[in-house]
Amino acid sequence: MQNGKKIFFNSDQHFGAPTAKESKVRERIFIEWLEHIAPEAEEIYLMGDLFDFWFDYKAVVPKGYTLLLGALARITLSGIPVHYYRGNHDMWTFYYFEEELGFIMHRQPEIVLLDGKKFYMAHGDGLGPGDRGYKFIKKVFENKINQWLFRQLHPDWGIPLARFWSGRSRYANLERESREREDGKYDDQQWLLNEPLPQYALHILQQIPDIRYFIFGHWHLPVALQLTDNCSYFNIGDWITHFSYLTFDGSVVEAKRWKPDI
Ligand SMILES: [Mn+2]
Repeated sequence: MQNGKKIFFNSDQHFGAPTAKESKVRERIFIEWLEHIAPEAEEIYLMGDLFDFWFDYKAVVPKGYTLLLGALARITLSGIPVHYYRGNHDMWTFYYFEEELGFIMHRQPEIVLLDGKKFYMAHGDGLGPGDRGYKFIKKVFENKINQWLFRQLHPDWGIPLARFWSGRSRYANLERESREREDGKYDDQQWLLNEPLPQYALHILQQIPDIRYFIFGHWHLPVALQLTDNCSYFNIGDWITHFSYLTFDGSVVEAKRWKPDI
C-alpha cells in the first residue's frame, strides 16, 4: 500500500436503533472513528446495515443522522473512496448514498483485488445453506411492486412500521446469540466453521482457490478463521456492542476494536 496507508472495513452500525437518542451516542463514536482513521485511510469499505432501516423515498430523506451523513460526505469529498455493500436492513438504498454521499455502491457479492490480493466481499445475508425463511422474505422485499406499494405509505406510517419489523428480527437474533455465547459455541472453532457463512466461503474457495480473504458483515460477531494456509475468513462484527473493524495494510488483515469513551 502506498505511503503506509491502510484499507478500513466497518459494518453493521444499525444506526437509528434501538432509539434515535441511543443511536446518536453510537453515531458520535463512529464519527470520531472516521475522523481518526481518515489521515491513514487509502479506502473505506462499509459492509452494510449502516442504518437499521433506510428507504429512498422520492422526495423525503429519513429524519436524523445529519452529522453522520455530513461526516461521511466529507470523507468522500476529501478524496477517500468509500465503498458500500448494501445490507439487508438498507437494501432500499437506490440513489441517495451514491448521489448525496458519493459512495461507490455494490449490490452483490464481489471479488476485488486489493494490493494484488483477491478478496471476496459481501454483506453476507442469504448466503450459505439454510435460512429459507429469510431467503423468501428477501425476494418479497426486493420485489419492485412491493417497494412501490411501500412508497405509497406516508413515511410517518411506513418508517415506524419498518422499524418495528426490523426491531423484532434484531431481538430474535440477540436472544439466539446470547444463548450460543452461554453455550460456549463462540469458542469452538469447529462450530464456527460449520455456520452458514464459513460454509459458503469454503464452497466458493473450492471453485476459486486463489481467494486470500473473505470479508463479511451481517453476522454481528467478530470472527477470524483460518480456512486454509493461504486463506482467512473474517466477520467484521458490529458497531453496536463490539465496535470492531478490520484493517488491511497490503500484507495482513487485522481485527481491531475501537475503545469508545461512553
Ligand atoms: Mn446487520
